[in-house]
Amino acid sequence: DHKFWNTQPVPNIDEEIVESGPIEADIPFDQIKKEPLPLPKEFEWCEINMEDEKEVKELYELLTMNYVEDDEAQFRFDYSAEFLKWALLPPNWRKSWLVGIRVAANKRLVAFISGIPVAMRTYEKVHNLTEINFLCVHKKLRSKRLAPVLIKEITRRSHIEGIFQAAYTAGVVIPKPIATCRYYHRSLNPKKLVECNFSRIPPRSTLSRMIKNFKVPEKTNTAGLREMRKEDVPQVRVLLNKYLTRFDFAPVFETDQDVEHWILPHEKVVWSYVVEDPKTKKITDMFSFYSLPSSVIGNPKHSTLNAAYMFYYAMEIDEALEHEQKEKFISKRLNELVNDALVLAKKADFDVLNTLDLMDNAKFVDEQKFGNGDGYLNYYLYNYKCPDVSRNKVGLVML
Ligand code: NHW
Ligand code: EN5
Repeated sequence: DHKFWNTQPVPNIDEEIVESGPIEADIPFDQIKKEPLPLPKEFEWCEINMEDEKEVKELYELLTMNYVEDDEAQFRFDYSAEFLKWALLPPNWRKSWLVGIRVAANKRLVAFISGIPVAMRTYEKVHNLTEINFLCVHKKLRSKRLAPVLIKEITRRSHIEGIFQAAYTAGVVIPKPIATCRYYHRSLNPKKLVECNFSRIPPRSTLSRMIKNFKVPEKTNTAGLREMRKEDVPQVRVLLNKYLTRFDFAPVFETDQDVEHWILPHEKVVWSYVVEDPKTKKITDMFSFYSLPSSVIGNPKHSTLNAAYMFYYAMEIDEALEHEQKEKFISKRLNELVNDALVLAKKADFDVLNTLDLMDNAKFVDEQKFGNGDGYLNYYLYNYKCPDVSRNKVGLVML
């Protein structure tokens, strides 16, 4: 039983939902508390200024030592400082939504939660939501019910800004997922992955057979493929928004600034490519991946696993095609694009390319030799109920 979540505007875990809408009404501004929630007296609230390198470093260190691990505590996400700035300072970011808790006596940062604004379409309806991420409580302060305090405080701060719904993802199951996706992994450096215990040599295989099996071509194969540039932004925005209409739960890139921020290549953080038709100069496809290393916990030989994660992609689809032809076309084209992504990720020295089985990803995982991971990712909405979304109808990729 969920002592905290049972008090929140979320559906029960076993509730079947047939209609969409808010669970509770918006709260009038004068009824929203203007003061932060009380904290145990040894702690104090703070806002993390991500434009100040010193504070970025404090957040980086909190997360590097205390953020998400796999079920056997072999790996822990190690988002880079540069990545965190990118993730937390998108267009229209709010200072008041980068919330920390410090120890009053020595000002040490011991907990954090973030919100960023996002336009999300859920089935037919587009909403401005708060996207919550990077909830973290220092390992020494676990199980003291600090997480509910952080969640209630960011909820209050979202209400102050006039936003009464939120989207978030988590490995854990709480009331109530709108979708559940599975992680997939494509080995690029099988030797290192085996040495890190990230993957193992199957009983009837050998390392050299694995190395051969996971080898990728030297060069990309798609004609007209190149890195995305700033002048591509308007076309990419139209192409990506159009592709995302295939899904039931997807972001809407409302401005060129959104695409510039989220999709344009960003050194050491995001890699993005477009396919330009040599004749018409029109952009027909795009794909991207981001860098999220993991610390390898207690391994004598390796300290970091360099993982790339599939991010957004899109392709032009001939609307005149019949449904089945259309799906076949997407499958074929997507396999070409992801095969090139493997080549580029390998070139950039990534050990593995990770993905989830959302969007059209089920169409390429087998052919591109991705294998099942042991992790799942649940998608949630706060204060909004809607029918379950199947994994291949999820169009939101969260960092
Ligand atoms: S998911 C990653 C979350 N972070 C980690 O896993 C890092 C490592 N773990 C920790 O730091 C991505 C701690 O274990 C945390 C919990 C802080 C996770 N989501 O303080 P207590 C996100 O950032 C519930 C939601 O004693 P703790 C998304 C748990 O079910 N709830 O635990 C974040 C229990 O409630 P219950 C979670 O271990 C979305 C209560 O917390 C949760 O010391 C947040 C226990 O608290 C999780 N990942 O700290 C929601 N993990 O009812 C946003 C545990 O079951 C909602 N819990 O008794 C929307 C807000 C905005 C609304 C705007 C309108
Ligand atoms: C919020 N944005 O469990 C995110 N990762 O499968 C927060 N497993 O890396 C929520 N356990 O399967 C994140 N190797 C929830 C995920 C938390 C991290 C997590 C999983 C995802 C993972 C690896 C390592 C397992 C180590 C032991 C895994 C097998 C790979 C193999 C490669 C070759 C082909 C077959 C599969």
